[in-house]
Amino acid sequence: MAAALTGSAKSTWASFLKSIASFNGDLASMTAPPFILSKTSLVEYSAYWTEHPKLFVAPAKEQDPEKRALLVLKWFLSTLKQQYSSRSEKLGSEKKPLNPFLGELFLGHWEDEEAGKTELISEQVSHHPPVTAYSIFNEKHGVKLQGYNGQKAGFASMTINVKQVGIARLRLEKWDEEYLITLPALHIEGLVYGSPFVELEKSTIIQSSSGFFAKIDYTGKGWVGGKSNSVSAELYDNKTGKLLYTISGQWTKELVIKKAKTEVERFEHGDKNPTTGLTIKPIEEQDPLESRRAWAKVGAAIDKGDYDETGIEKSKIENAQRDLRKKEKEEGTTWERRYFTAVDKVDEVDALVERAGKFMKTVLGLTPISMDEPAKTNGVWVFDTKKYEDVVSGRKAEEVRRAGETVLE
Ligand code: CLR
Repeated sequence: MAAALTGSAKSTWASFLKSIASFNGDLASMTAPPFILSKTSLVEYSAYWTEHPKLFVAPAKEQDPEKRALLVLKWFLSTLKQQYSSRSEKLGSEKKPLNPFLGELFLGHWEDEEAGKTELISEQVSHHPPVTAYSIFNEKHGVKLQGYNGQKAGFASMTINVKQVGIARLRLEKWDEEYLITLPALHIEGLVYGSPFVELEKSTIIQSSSGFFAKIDYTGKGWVGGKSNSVSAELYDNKTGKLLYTISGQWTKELVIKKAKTEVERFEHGDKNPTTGLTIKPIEEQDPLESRRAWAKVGAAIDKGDYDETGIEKSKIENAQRDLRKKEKEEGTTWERRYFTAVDKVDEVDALVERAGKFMKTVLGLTPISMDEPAKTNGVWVFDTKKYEDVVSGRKAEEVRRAGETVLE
């Protein structure tokens, strides 16, 4: 809140606001005041997709394709709170994450009695522009999520507007089903008061290969009598155009699922649906490219509130990265992504985009969605199972060891 900012913080914030007025669209290059810096790297944010492992695997256990599509939509909506408001809730405001270096990793897993083990692999696959790719999978239930994302930002009338580029893809092996998920646009509110937080806007879709389409609309407080964090979703049958279910409410609180006009279920955040924490290795056992280990000194400096040291430690990492890029350029090599590969396009995804687009245009009378230009994310990133197996089996041990040596410790 404005009142919370006093003395030097207040004037630093004021000059920060002035500086972002002429901001160039690259969030990573924005220099924010020390007190708004987070010690969490953006590569960690992929974990927000699965803080409810039970909901993540639930669609796999459902026999009816229509209900499976509903369960996927329900799981997706349940992730929004973690993705977009958990930091404000925990830290009092949104903070500026650390800008991941190329090759930075965030690895872990969730252990859940019912769902079993769900694994997370998140990797920074591009630095300019920043792009994070992830793969989240539960082998027991054959549920696999993969995706990649970057951000395009702009500044207008005291708001940072962020468009996400990239997609998420969910696969249910047992049913040989694939779901294409697009990512919401957002903006940062509360900037003038020094307590920024995220609000979602516009719409996203989920299109399934089994013939179901969901449209999800986001609105905030300014909206005619609306509440903050409002969401309203509709699930349709692609073939008949029939509206099957609606889900509405606040993505931070409670969602009501209705069939026709009748309520069939209610989902509530909080004690009824607790989140499952991610398990990660202790720092000493982590790979040198793993986020918390690589940024440990920066994190410690931020914790201490020592901003000179924060800057010094940050620069060490950035300079080492710069030298590495220079060396690669001289040697005509490129950084080997450990788990992902860039392609020009993925046919299954294009087919889903086309299917959704056609439905949006002919049945809903809306502008069809389209894929982002691959150039915006340095390619379309896919999880490379061959690479993954090579790493897990130890066949890549030497490469992994050498990559680790490039990180300063
Ligand atoms: C990253 C991908 C996640 C969802 C997500 C949530 C919040 C977003 C973040 C993404 C990108 C970075 C972001 C952040 C909110 C604020 C932060 C836009 C899209 C910017 C860089 C911080 C601006 C600094 C002010 C707080 C001063 O799945």
